[in-house]
Amino acid sequence: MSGIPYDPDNIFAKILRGDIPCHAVFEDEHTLAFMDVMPQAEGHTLIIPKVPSRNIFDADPTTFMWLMPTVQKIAKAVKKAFHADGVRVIQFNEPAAGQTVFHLHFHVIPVQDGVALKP
Ligand code: DGP
Repeated sequence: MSGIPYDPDNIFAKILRGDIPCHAVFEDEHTLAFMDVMPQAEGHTLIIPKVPSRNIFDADPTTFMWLMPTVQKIAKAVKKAFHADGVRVIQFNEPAAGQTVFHLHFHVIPVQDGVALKP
């Protein structure tokens, strides 16, 4: 546990409630995938669970059981759609590690020739 309570007013919680829009690319019962508004590369996609978790420290293990198949699905789709050589799957926990939105999420970023594709 991070010990820090989940903030239900974080941006991704608002996206899940439909309070703010997103460009969704995939949704199922437990997960949502949508385009990052500040992409590090063309095709930069975020995958989040629908249950409230701040990050890896407070997430229930079952959350990853639902989340990782969607991460894999999106990684394959992004690689194909953007003709990438590979993809980076990145995940940050707590501000010290670079987390800025406090709802658990994975980044999927396509890469070509070792460089993230320009947005
Ligand atoms: P992180 O540093 O791992 O917490 O990354 C958060 C990401 O969320 C960052 O790449 C930018 C993205 N982001 C922030 N606000 C919004 C938003 O309102 N909509 C979308 N789609 N992405 C957002």
